[in-house]
Amino acid sequence: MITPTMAERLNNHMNLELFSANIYLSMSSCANEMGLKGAASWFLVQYQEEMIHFMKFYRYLVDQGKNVAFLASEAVPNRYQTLLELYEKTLAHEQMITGRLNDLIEQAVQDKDHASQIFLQWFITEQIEEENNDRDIIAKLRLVGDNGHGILMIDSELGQRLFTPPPGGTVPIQIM
Ligand code: OFO
Repeated sequence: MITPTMAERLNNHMNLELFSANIYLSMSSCANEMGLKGAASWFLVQYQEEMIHFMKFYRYLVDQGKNVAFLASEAVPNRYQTLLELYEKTLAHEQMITGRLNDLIEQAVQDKDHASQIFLQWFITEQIEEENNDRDIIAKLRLVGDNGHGILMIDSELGQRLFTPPPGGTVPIQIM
């Protein structure tokens, strides 16, 4: 049992995770256009991870007996000048998500909603890793600056990232 306020806020966040997925899919195409295939692949993995996050919220709301609502969203940005800008915008976006998740946890504490607190813990921990990865990549990109060889080496490293489906399958979608 979750409060109507909590249900609405979780629903809003579910939409935000879907928006995040679309941002990273757009960034993947932008990196590809820049000729950076490794980064394009990295952002495609990030897109898949966000779809998992989106489905976790969807599943949680459905399991709480809620009918989810898909909300109108703003246009997804698709113009970036450099690889560094892509990752600076990624970090800024993830920091915004972390703030929203902290607000959600506070709502759950206020409601004495232990189930939602437990559900949100996974995301809070995940954000530490996401922000840390982005900071590492930004630090490397700042080190190499405009050096094309350095950027290509980082791009090749980014291409090593693989999508790891969550245990038990990609997305828990079956009802019965
Ligand atoms: Fe990038 O994070 Fe979702 O939650």
